[in-house]
Amino acid sequence: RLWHQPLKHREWNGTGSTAHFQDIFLGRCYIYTQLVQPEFRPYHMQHTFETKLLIFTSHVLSLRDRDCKKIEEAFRNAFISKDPCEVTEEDYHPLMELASQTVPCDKTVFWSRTKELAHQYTWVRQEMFTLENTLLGYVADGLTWCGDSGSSEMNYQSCPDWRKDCKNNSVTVFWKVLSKMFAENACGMVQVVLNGSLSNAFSKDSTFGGVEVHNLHPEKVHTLQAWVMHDIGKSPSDSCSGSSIMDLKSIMSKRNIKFTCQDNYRPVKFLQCVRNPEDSSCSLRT
Ligand code: NGD
Repeated sequence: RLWHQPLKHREWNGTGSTAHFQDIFLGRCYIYTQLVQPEFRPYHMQHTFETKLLIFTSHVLSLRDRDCKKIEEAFRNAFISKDPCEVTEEDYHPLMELASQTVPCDKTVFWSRTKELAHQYTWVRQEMFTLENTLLGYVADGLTWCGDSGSSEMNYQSCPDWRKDCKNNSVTVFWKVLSKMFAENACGMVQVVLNGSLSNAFSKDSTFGGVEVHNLHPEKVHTLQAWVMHDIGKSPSDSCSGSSIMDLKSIMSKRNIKFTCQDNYRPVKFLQCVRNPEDSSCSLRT
């Protein structure tokens, strides 16, 4: 290939790999594994994860010793030089083995359509973990990546769109494998933050409903607690008594896991109220 002929990647309908992907991945990995001393905490949101590590160094496998370069290499090897629509779950298994992490019992938080709120909740409750508070979830969150069968480079021009191109793309398969492992490792009482401002707070087609729920181990997980949260200022569309939650309840009963549900769980509601202090639902009298 001549230098003046830029490599032509296949064209897809989704946005391309995140610019500076490798640097971001490695940088995040080092922040997560190395910056645990409070005096080195950068003054921005990342400190929440470092504080978690401080608290849980005894529970969480010794992350400080993890080699970020090895993790980055295993990550790349899963999808590089491959058709981004033909990535398999097995492709990510070496990575999962290298970077596996356990969360203490009773501390796992799932979410579906409540990403921001669930993360605010685990920020405030420093001992709780969403998937994005674990190493691999943290390094990959919000990024896009894909390779190309004809090249060892990432495709920064475009990546497959889940709907328009293919379901088994490098990003979707990664989240599926990671979510599955996160659920398999959960124990004790687990929680899920659901969105009651949607017509279906629970959806079987979501990662939570399609992957996580089915990979909880009844021998380890005794209860699933659902918090159905209504956005302040929107009219509620679904609740614990709605049919979607009934579906979830029946799935859990078949799986022999106790299920409880609460609308507008107070510790999470308070977080919504911090942003909407004047709303009548946030006043002490209601
Ligand atoms: O099919 C998809 C798809 N569906 C949703 N999303 C998708 N991305 C694809 N590539 N292909 C994106 O995943 C969507 O833009 C959201 O940013 C994110 C989660 O989707 P959402 O809100 O519908 O909730 P899910 O139930 O599907 O997934 C959330 C749960 C949560 O407990 C995490 O442990 O599944 C885990 N997770 C899955 C996928 C992605 C996390 C992420 C993440 N951090 O991006």
